[in-house]
Parts: sequence; structure tokens; C-alpha cells
Amino acid sequence: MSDLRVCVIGTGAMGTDHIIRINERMSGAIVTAIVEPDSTRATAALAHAPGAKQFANILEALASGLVDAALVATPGAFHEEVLSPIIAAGLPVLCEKPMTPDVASALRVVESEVKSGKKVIQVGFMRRFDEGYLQLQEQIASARLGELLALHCAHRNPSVPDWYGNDMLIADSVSHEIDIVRFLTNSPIISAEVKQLRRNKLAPERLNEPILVLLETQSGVIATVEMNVSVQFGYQVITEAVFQKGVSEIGRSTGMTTWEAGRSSNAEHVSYLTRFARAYDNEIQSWINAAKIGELGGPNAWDGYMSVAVVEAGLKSLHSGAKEVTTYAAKPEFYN
Ligand code: ISE
Repeated sequence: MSDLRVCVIGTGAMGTDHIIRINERMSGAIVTAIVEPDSTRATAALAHAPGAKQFANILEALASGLVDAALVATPGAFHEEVLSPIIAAGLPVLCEKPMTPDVASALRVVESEVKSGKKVIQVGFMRRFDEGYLQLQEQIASARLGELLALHCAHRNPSVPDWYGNDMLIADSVSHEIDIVRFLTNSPIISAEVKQLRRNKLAPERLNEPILVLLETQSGVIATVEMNVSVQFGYQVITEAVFQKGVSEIGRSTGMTTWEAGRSSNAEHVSYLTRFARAYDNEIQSWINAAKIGELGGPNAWDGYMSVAVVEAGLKSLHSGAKEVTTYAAKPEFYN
């Protein structure tokens, strides 16, 4: 079978990382096109995809005949307008999270996919492909340690870029836990509640963090999420699961241990691009393999919508300080 010809839309840090991944580490695909209005970024990205052509917009890329599949890595606000023509063309698409910034647009995307009659959207929740999370999911499903009682999640970033605003604590960052808690517990989230922890004075002025988010599932599990984006020391994503008869933990650094000057230290990640590198590889390879046979290799547009619905409740709680209940649209038969 010939290589899947991929168009990458948006070549910032994530898009460029995916270009390198596809061209250098994945099998069965090649980047043949990019859509990126910023010429400096485009030039940097094309250095990793020498044969690829740059297009001004997705419509021109689709019309070129050079594209079998698309990978959308623009900011979430642009996803809907990029996804529409891709859905209409019936091409497989990996869309980075969040699928869209709000519930109304997420539902419009779902509706247009349903109307098209073909599932083409896979949402970029890479944690579903992380070995630790997969082991934990198996542990929970097996009930070997009894029922799952609680999850404690810590999501820590060393720092965030200038354009990262306070709402992004929920929409951009906690959105990962929102998806993975539903995945691990196999149960929808029914409420979200945000508590302000003692403010880190080293955080940028515009951010009121760290925060603690309580996500409650329909099955009765509460997940606590410490969201902390100015920790300075490194990038950490840790999850502890409390069962009736035991406790499991995933995500501690497995980097090199060094003994030096009377102490030992362990290497820690400083970016999600390395912490989740294997998960991204597994995610993209799974997407490529599935796309080549007209299937999806991971979470679909309905999963994307389900997480956006919880993000909405989380944002409400961030502003109200109260526990906010989630509401969901009826699931179209198409996704059953
Ligand atoms: C970023 O967009 C990601 O997706 C990372 O995984 C997350 O850790 C970070 O907080 C987000 O800003």
C-alpha cells in the first residue's frame, strides 16, 4: 500500500513535532503539504519535510490532489473552519485537542460528521496511548485490587507561553484529565468544581493558579486534579489510583539517576513533547494504520464533544467557584 500523504495544518511546536514524527519515525505516511500563514514557521517546518508544498489555506491544499489525510495542529479556535472542508472531502483527520473551544461548535462538528455519513475525526488525546495510563486502565477494569475509590492527578508544567490565559488552565490543560478520567473509569463526568489553591506568586500576573479541580464521575469516583503551570522545576503528570485493596501510581520520572556530592538525583522531563513522546508516536502510528483502511485509531468526535462539555462546566466553576453540573446532548446512533 502506498504512503498516506498527510497535510499538516498549523506548524507551531506541536505541528512541527508531528511533521518530524511522521517523516522520521512513523511508517506508512509522509508529509506532502503544510498550511501555515507565518512564513518563518513554515520555513522551519519545511526543513523537516523537504518534499512538501506550502499552501495558504486548507481549501487550496485539498484541491491540490496531494493530500489523503490531514493533521490539524492550529489553536482550537480555528479547528471548526479547518475541519468543515475536510469532513466534506471525507478525508481522515487527526485533530489536536480541544476539538473546538465551546459546546456549540463541538456539536456543529459532530452534526456535520454525522451528516457526511463517515467517521473521519480522531481527536488528539495522546494520553490514551501512554503505557502508564493503559496499564492503569487495565488495572481498574480487572478489579484485581477491588473497586476504584478515587483518583489523584497532578498536572504540572514548568511555565506557560505568553498567550496562555487563565481559562486555558481548564480548556487547554485540565482538558487532558477530563478525557482520561472518563477513559479510565469508563464513566461520564457529571460535575466539575474548581478550588483556588494558595496562589503561586511566581506565576504570571494574569494567572490565578495553582487550582484544584474535582471531577465526579457517574460511577461515583471523584478525581482530584492539581493543575499547576509555574512549577519551574520540570514537567510532571502523575496519577494515583486508590482502590479498596491497594494503590497504584503512574507517571513518576524514570530518567537517569545520578549520585553526586553526597546526594542522588533523578532526571525529570521539562516538556510534554518528551514526557509523552512515546504516547504521541503510538497515537500517530495508530491513526495512520487506521486511516489507510478507512477507520479511526483512537478517540472520535463524540469523545471530543464529551470533553468540551466538561470543559464548559469547568470554566463555569472557575468563574463561579461553585460545583457545576455537566449537561450532555443525546448521543447520535452513529457513534454507538
Ligand atoms: C498543552 O497544550 C498540552 O496539551 C500539554 O499536554 C499540557 O500539559 C499543557 O498544560 C497544555 O498547555
